[in-house]
Amino acid sequence: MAKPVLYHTPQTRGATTAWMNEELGDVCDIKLIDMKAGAQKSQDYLKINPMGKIPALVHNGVAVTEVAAICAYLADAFPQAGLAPAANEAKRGAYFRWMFFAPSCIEPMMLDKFADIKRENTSSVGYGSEKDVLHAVKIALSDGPFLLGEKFTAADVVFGSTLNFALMFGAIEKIEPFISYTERLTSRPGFKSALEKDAEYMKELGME
Ligand SMILES: N[C@@H](CCC(=O)N[C@@H](CS)C(=O)NCC(=O)O)C(=O)O
Repeated sequence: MAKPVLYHTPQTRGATTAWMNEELGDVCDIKLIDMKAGAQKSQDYLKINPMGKIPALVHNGVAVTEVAAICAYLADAFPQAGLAPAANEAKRGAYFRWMFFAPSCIEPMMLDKFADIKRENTSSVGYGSEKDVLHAVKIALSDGPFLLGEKFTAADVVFGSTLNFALMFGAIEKIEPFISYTERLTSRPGFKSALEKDAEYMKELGME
């Protein structure tokens, strides 16, 4: 099978997919995109992702964009890593639920908070309210150590990465069970190795 190509810039949402790549045993070829130079808006890259956003994946001639879609796709493309429940497993529903909760609810809540946007009509806001999101995140983590219980999956990569970012930047208070869960994830060899590689990529891109 041809290797997927992951278009990546350190210190962006690409970091979640770079971590996913490490959890799979480094299965992708990484192509660095120099965002400082505006390479994400180049004509060549816009053919891959018309949004001009990082990350993107190309595999067997097909482009996949959106962090959660890339991680879900990679987990299925490399089933030997065991990072996704099989299609006929009941937990597959919970897997997708929490994986997509991150970009659908945690992330917009966090971005509204950073921009100090207060939404009045919580019934039309996809994430409801900050209180609703935090309540759901606690429920998601209640059967730990991971989202699906004992088994770490790609849903933890997407959900955990978003939660980690929210804690780091103060969008979500550093309380339990959020702290223990994100520490469990960031102490994984795959997470550490993605961070180390990003430090090298940053040098290559002159990002320091
Ligand atoms: N919904 C996208 C968001 C991607 C995104 O916003 N990426 C940012 C970096 S974190 C980006 O590429 N920004 C560059 C730009 O818009 O020029 C995903 O989940 O992949």
